[in-house]
This record gives sequence, C-alpha cells and structure tokens, in this order.
Amino acid sequence: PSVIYLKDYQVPPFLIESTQLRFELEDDRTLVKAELRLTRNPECQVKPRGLLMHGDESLRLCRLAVDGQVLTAKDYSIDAGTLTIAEVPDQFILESVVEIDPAKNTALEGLYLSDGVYCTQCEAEGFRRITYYLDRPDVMSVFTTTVVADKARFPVLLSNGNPVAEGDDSDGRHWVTWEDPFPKPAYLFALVAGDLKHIEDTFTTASGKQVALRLFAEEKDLDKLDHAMTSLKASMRWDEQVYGREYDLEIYMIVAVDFFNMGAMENKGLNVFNTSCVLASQKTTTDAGFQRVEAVVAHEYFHNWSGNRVTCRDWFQLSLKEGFTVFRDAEFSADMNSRTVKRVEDVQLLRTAQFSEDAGPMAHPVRPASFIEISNFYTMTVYEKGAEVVRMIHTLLGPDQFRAGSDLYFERHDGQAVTTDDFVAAMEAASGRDLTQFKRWYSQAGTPVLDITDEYDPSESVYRLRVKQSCPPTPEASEKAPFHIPLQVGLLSPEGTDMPLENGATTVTLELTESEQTFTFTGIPQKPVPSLLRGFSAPVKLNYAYSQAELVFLMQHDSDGFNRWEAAQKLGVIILQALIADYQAGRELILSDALVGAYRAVLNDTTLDPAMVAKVLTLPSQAYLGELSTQIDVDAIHAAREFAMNALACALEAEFSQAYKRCLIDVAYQPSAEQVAQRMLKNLCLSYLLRAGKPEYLALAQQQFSDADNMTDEQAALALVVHSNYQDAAPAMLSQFYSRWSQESLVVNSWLAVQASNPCPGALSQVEALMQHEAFNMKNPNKVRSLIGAFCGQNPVNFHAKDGSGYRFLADQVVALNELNPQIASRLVAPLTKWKRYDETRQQLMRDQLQRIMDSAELSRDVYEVVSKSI
Ligand code: HT7
Ligand code: ZN
Repeated sequence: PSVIYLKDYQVPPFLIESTQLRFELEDDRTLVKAELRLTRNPECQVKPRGLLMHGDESLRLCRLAVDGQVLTAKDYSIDAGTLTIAEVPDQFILESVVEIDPAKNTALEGLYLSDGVYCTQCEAEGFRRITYYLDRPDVMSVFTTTVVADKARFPVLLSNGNPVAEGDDSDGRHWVTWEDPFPKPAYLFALVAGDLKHIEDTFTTASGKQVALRLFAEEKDLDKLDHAMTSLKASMRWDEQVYGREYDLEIYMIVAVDFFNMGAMENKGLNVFNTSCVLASQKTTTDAGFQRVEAVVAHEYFHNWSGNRVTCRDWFQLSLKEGFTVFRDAEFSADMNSRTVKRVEDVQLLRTAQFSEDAGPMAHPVRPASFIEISNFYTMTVYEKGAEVVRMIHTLLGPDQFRAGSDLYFERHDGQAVTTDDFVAAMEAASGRDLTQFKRWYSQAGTPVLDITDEYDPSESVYRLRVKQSCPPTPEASEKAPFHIPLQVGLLSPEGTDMPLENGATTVTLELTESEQTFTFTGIPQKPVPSLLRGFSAPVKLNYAYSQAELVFLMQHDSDGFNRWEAAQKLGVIILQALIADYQAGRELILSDALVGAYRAVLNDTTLDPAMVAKVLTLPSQAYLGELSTQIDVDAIHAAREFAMNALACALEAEFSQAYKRCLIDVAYQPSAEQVAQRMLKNLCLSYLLRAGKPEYLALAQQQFSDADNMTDEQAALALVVHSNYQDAAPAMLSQFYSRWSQESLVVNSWLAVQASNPCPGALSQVEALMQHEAFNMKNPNKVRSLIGAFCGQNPVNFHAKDGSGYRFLADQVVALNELNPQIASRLVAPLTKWKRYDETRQQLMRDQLQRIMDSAELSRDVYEVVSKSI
C-alpha cells in the first residue's frame, strides 16, 4: 500500500458546484444516480486533460455521461480505487449510475444496513463506496438528495439539510428530497432509511429562529432519548453563550444505530450515533453512560461550526476540527458538571492511552506528516492531545483573547476548508502573540518531560525553579526542538496558604521556551512547597522530588483541586512503586502508614465533594503504573495494587462503611452532578469493603444488586462481586443480570465486558465461550469492543498470560475481523503493538503473533499499516 504525505498536498484540479443524488433502495441492490456540476478550479496551476475520481472497487458502474453524452469503455478507465475520464471540458455535467450492495457491507463504511436500517458513514473516505466522486474534504458542494424506498418497511427517509419535497409512487414505494444549502465535503453526507420513531422538540436560537429537533431510534428505545434531547438543547445554548455560534438549518436530527464503528458522526443536520452514545435511561444506563451521552451529543453539535462550517483542507488537518471540538466539549462538560472531576478524568485518559501511543510505534504528531490509511489516525493524539494543544493556547492567551481568536477564525474561514496553521494564525492575529514556536506542538510527536529542581535563598527571600525540558525520540524524529509550554505554578506557605505572586495572583503561568530555564520569585518570606503544573496546564510528564510529607501537605492544602488529586496520585505512585520492587525481590509487602493516614483524613472530611473523594481514594491505575515503568511487570503491578487495596480496606473498614452509609440516596434518581458524586463514592467504598474479608459485605453488595433502582448501582455491585474473591457468588448474579436484561443490547454489552475484564483465572475460556453466546455478534463493533476489546485492553493479567494464550487469541480475532471490518481489526490490534514495553519472553510471544497476522492473506490497509509499523 502507498504512503500519502502532507508535503505532497495539491489543490484539486476540479471543483463540484452542485451534487444531485438519487438513491433507489432495493432488496438486493441500491442504485445510486449522481449528477455533478464540475468546473476547473481557478486556483489550480496545472490543467489536466482528464478527470480522476475516487471510487471503491465494490462500485458497479452502469452508466457514465458527460454533458448528456454516454461514455464508452474507451473513454475512461477504472483502476483500484479510481475512475479516470480521459478528456473533459472546463465545465460540465457528469452523470453516473452505480449499483452497490449495502447488505454485504460489513466494514460499516459508506452505505450499510444496521439491523435493517440503512445508514451511512462517510468520514473519512466512505463516500467513494457510494459513488464516484472527488472524495476529499477540500471539495465542497451543495447537495440535493432524493431517497426512494418501500414505504411500509422504510417509512422514514432522511438526508442532510431541509426536506423540500416528497411523494408516493404507485408501486408501494415513496420518496423524499432533501436540500442542504451549505456547501460541504462528501464526508459530511448522510442518508438514513428505516422504520424509526422519533421524539421532537424545538429550540429558539439567540436571533429568534425556530429549529426543529428530532431524535430517531427504534420504537423500543424511544423512552431513552430524553437525556440526549436535554443535552442537545443545553449544547445549543452553551455554544451561543460561550462561542457566539448559532445553529443554521431549520432542522437538526440525530439517528441512533446499533452497528457503528465509532461513537457518532457529525453529518450536516443529520448526526448518526452509536446507540451507546445517545440512549440513556435510569434503569439501563450508568452515570458514566449519561455523562458520555451528554458529552458526545455536545461534541457532534459543536462540530456544526468547528468542522462543518469550517472544515479541514486535508486529512492531515484532522485535529483542526477534532482537537478544537474535544476542547469545546470538555469545557461544556466542565460547565455542566464538576470542572475538577472532568479534568481529572480527561488527564487520566490522556496519561494512559495517549502517552502510551506517543511512546509506541504508531506515535505521530497532532498533525501527522504521512499515513497509509487515514482511519488509523482517529487517535488519542489527534483528539485528546489535540484538545490539550488548544487548551494551552487558551491558557497562553486568556479567555477573552481566545474568544476573539475563535471569532476571527470563524469569520475568516466560514465555508472554507483550512489548516491548523490558519487556526493558529487567527489566534495570533486576535491576540498579537507570536505562536511560531508553539506550533511545534502540531509537528513534533512525543511527550515532553520536565525535570524540575528548586532552591530557596532565605537571606534574599528568593525562590528559584530550574526547569529542563526534553522529549524522547519518536518514529518520525530523534531530535526535538524545545516546545513552548505554559507551566502554571502556585507556591504554598508552610501554613498551607497560597503565597501572593506577580500582581497578587496566586497562580502564574511560566512560559517555557528553552531546554533549560530558571524562574525567580522574589519576596518569598519562607521556603514554599511548589504546586506545579496546576490544572495539568500542559500534556507533559513532570519530575520533581516531592517528599511523601509534601505530597500529604498538598493533598490537604493545595487550592488547585486538580493538584490535590495529583498529589494523592503521586503519593500512590511512590508507595506502589516500592511495593512493586518488594514483590519482585520476594520481600514481604507492608503498607505505608502515610497512605493510610492521608486516605483516612480525606475519607473523614465531609466538606469535600464526594466525587473528588472517590477520585483521590482510587489508587493509580494498572495502566498508569505500567506507563510509568521502563519495563511493564503486569503481575507485580497487579499484586502490589491488590495488596494495597486489601490493606487499605482492612485499615479503614469503619471509615469506608460510614462513608457508604452517608452516600445512600433516598430521593428520586437523577443523573445530576450531586447524585453522581454520591454514587461514585458509595461504590468506591463498596469496592474496598468487599476486600475487608467479611461475608456481611458480600451480602451488602448482593443487596445493592437486587434493590438498585438504577444501572450505576446494579452494575457496580455486579462487577465488584464478579471481580472479587467471592467467585462462588458470581455465576448466580451474572445469570440473574442476563435474564433481566437480555433484551437490552447495551446492557448486555456491559455484561460481556464485566466478564471479559475479570482478572481472576479462567477469563480467556470464559471469553471464548461467550463468543458462541447468542448475545455475541462479530459483525457488531459494540459487541466486539465489549468482549474482545475489554479482554485485551482491560484485563492485563489474563491478556498477558505467560503462555501467550491471550496474544494468540487476539491475533486470531484480528485475522477474522480483517475481512469483516478492517477499522475495528486495526484498532483491536493495538495492545500487541506495545510489545517493546514487556519482558523478553512476552516480547517474543507478541511479535510472533504480529508476524502471524502479517503473514495472513489479503491484509487490509488498516491492519497492514499498524502491524507493519510495529513489527
Ligand atoms: N468525526 C467523527 C469521525 C468518525 C469516524 C471516522 C472513521 C471511521 C468511522 C467514524 N465514525 C465517526 C466522529 C467525531 O469525532 O465526532
Ligand atoms: Zn469529532
């Protein structure tokens, strides 16, 4: 497969002014008739005689005409992935008719069937599986779409924009025509046809325009759409208030489908959502699920401006829309819920999943320089690190200049396909700041490391921070130029109060631009404890030799909520790393009193937000400890964490029991921040209590499981027992759960995931058995993620079994999925690609399996790219 480079970008030789499509949906095929008005691009220097269009090999061409003249085989050629017409005029109408087969489309790209509902996924390059086209984001066209189908089976026919005409045919079929007045690239095209029901509401924009809001799902799920509707309206208001962005069409639609490769898709006016990101109800959805729906609905809505009105010039610019939109949705969620909790959760994700991507064979800059298959670049780096880059601009400019930059960006580029440089240029123009060096965040991969030391001179009341930055080599570059890093810092007095710094501020932003810099603070009366990288102001690793006592002090006194949590994490890391070393050396494991004391103080402080208490009392995860290790010792990390959690449970049993009781809720369920926080702490306490070794706590968990009026409590109790030492109690609860929820596909997914992530021995056989269960379907990505993905990604002890059985299992599944759904196959293979981080025996076993995948016949581009780059 060929490599595509950013440096080779050229403007398109032709533009498509208008696109008229007619879809005739039939049982054994779909006919796609396209009428495109093409013109030469005045900005293109070269003038090719012919026209090259994208078109997948699966298209069956029935007719091709230029300005009404039907072309014959000598006038054009079809190659793998392209159609070339030898000669075309400067302006012309191109008509084509192709036949496609959505029922056979298991890749879920282009037009496919999800449980009998026709739907599309065109980002990034799916439109070329629908018809011949200039399938690139810088070709923007005005679309008119007519959908024709059997009226009884497909009463709902949807596409982008506004409905403009509809009618019935004599043969029981009907049709609807949709017009989207906003020029858009093909990746934002959407079509849906099916037997769907909807709920409806209206939104009045700031300028007084009425917008119809319609959310579609299967009839049985209609009662699970209210939360998405509430979230949509809140997003629309928030984007007006915070970014001054109004919605622009008369109607906004969301459709829920069960077969979907990702979370959702922002098609203009017609979002298509994975059911897991839009359906929510008290009985079937956890609090985390509710929050995910809120965040994803907002994310897709915000794309209407950051992505649709202003889109990407080419796919290397993906983070232009994704990084910015993730930043926007994170701020929205922070405003709707607890800001600190949201930040903690985002940083946890970044530091495990993105940092490990940055340290692995697929590491790439936020704006990659090359790819084989763009679907492989919908990554943590482009999304999450991309959002951190936008956040750093926000920090450097401050909220007002950032908003001015955003306004200027939308004003300058509305209706255009642009680059990350254009985004930064707008920020520079609005603020007067030079962000030239800052742009290295877009072009250099790798996670920068800050090594910080300090000194205090009491005679002059001067405190100095000496900061060294470095960045490890990544596949695209071994040498890195220094980054421009905003480092937010506060200084705490021995009494635990913030010292006033510049202009009385208690947090200052130090701007790192060189490999080594010293920052001097004057008028500091006593030696301070520094609070570094407040709010996680940059996506970096930070080393500063805190003592355990200083960390306990920061846990209690830091005015920055994020850094209070961070101090607890750092303390946990120090203590767990020592336990890991003890385990490896065969020494007895003993839990430090410092941790018990610090946890007790937090647990007993009833003034704290229960959600933050839960976060603080959660030990650093297995994944994070692995990420911090030079060589990941899965068994030692697991043993150290288990030991520490068991010891904490015994030492603090009374406190956990009291806190559990304090968090019981006796009012009606609400997914509100307040109740979510209480359930979070309650279930954390339950997790510790189950480790205290008393059967009464098993009974408590079983009672919570049976009495729960919501899925958060029910699922937490199930998972805790299944993953506990009470293995005898697990089967009955699992079968009770399944019989209760077998008709709720999303709940069944969590039932699969709980079993797949069970650290107890025998999980692999259980997963293999579940693959034969009626609840599993290899063609449904949600099922694959819940069972195979959860086993390989969330069950490190079993996946990394020393006999290599987990690796073999994953390779088998990747080979099978490579044929069915390459995007899912290439995402699933990721855990094997990190082989360098493990011991020699495991390295060999993992590489053997990568080689086995590489040797299998007909590898998709998706899997080929990931496997070949990691071998
Ligand atoms: N912009 C959307 C990307 C997406 C996607 C990409 C590749 C394959 C399938 C996909 N489904 C959705 C999602 C988003 O970021 O909003
Ligand atoms: Zn997005």
